[in-house]
Amino acid sequence: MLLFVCCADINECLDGTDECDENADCIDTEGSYTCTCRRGYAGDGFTCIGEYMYYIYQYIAHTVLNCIYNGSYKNYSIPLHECV
Ligand SMILES: [Ca+2]
Repeated sequence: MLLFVCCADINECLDGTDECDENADCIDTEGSYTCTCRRGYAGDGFTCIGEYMYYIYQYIAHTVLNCIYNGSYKNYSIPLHECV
């Protein structure tokens, strides 16, 4: 049994293991980290796209596909298959 394993936090932002988008800021937290899209970008922090494209996707998702675009896509194609 590993009774004495304890909890030194890893700074994922510094050691490069974070999965933040290249257009996001990584913030180290105790036991984890957070990603926040930088100004001019929107998304969940793991995927950030230009705000303009983001809102276009949201608009299309809402009006054409009747769903909500959540921003978690890695490319710029309209994510029909995810957005149901
Ligand atoms: Ca951490």
